[in-house]
Amino acid sequence: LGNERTLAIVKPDGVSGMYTSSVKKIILESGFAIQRELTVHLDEDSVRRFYAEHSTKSFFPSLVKYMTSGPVLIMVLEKTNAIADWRALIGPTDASKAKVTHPDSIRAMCGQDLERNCVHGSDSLDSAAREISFFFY
Ligand code: YYY
Ligand code: MG
Repeated sequence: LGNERTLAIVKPDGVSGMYTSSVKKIILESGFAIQRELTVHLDEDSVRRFYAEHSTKSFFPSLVKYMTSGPVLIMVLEKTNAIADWRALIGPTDASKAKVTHPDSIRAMCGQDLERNCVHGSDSLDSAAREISFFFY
């Protein structure tokens, strides 16, 4: 657990809303190292493959449209317990609920609703490994 890595993404609403510097400040103040970073405008095929586990869900077409609506900032974060600690920092998936139940979370700060929730975080060791290798060699 000494040096665990997780994948973080500032999604299109976070980038267009000028939240990338605030998010990076929180990341660094929380003791993560930003090991890699990449700003990219994802295409539909990439988003479909990245979110393949959700491909049969009703929200999938809308999620693909949203995630391709503008550039995103993708980062590999490293620290002890990075995966769980980053998930705790970003808060619940539904940003509108996060504003009530987790007002200090990142999704409460810069997210809007269940879809436009500002940031991504890997949810397990397996998904972190898959997601990091999806974007970085
Ligand atoms: O891991 P996390 O991002 O918190 O949520 P997931 O259940 O993995 O869903 C991925 C992504 O899909 C979520 O961040 C927003 C979107 N989404 C949605 O638009 N509507 C839902 N009912 C569930 C998820
Ligand atoms: Mg997820």
